[in-house]
Amino acid sequence: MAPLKAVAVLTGTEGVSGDVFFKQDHEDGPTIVTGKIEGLRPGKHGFHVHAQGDTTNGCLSTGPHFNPNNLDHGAPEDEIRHAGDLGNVTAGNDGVAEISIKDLQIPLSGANSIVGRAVVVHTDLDDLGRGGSELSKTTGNAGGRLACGVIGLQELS
Ligand SMILES: [Cu+2]
Ligand SMILES: [Zn+2]
Repeated sequence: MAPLKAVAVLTGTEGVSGDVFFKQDHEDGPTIVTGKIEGLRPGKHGFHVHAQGDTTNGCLSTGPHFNPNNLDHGAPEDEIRHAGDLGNVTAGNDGVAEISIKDLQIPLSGANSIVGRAVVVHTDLDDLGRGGSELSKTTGNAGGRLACGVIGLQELS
């Protein structure tokens, strides 16, 4: 597999925006996620790949967390997790979250490719499946969807 790059341009209704970049160098190797989200309330915000690349009804139409293996919601480092569970991003006092993630479950090609799906950033903290409620095992109780963007392939440079 040649290296692959992708990008998602996040937009929302509450002044939250961002650019999220993905790069995968080798088949079965990790995908590196970088970028920046602005306009956030300081603190942690759930950050996921959702199943559909559909924003016709805003971020709501991006569907649930990308979950090709039909597992419960969890933390990125958990064995039991949705593939799309990337945990939280943390915004500083300036409202900016810098993203630096390396993950093995979000490839840019193959059966479980995330290309054409969506990135979503949430109003609240993702409890990573440890909240003890029903929602914790599906959404991490991360609350509303502040901004989202469809993941599309980029030209390699
Ligand atoms: Cu989400
Ligand atoms: Zn999840």
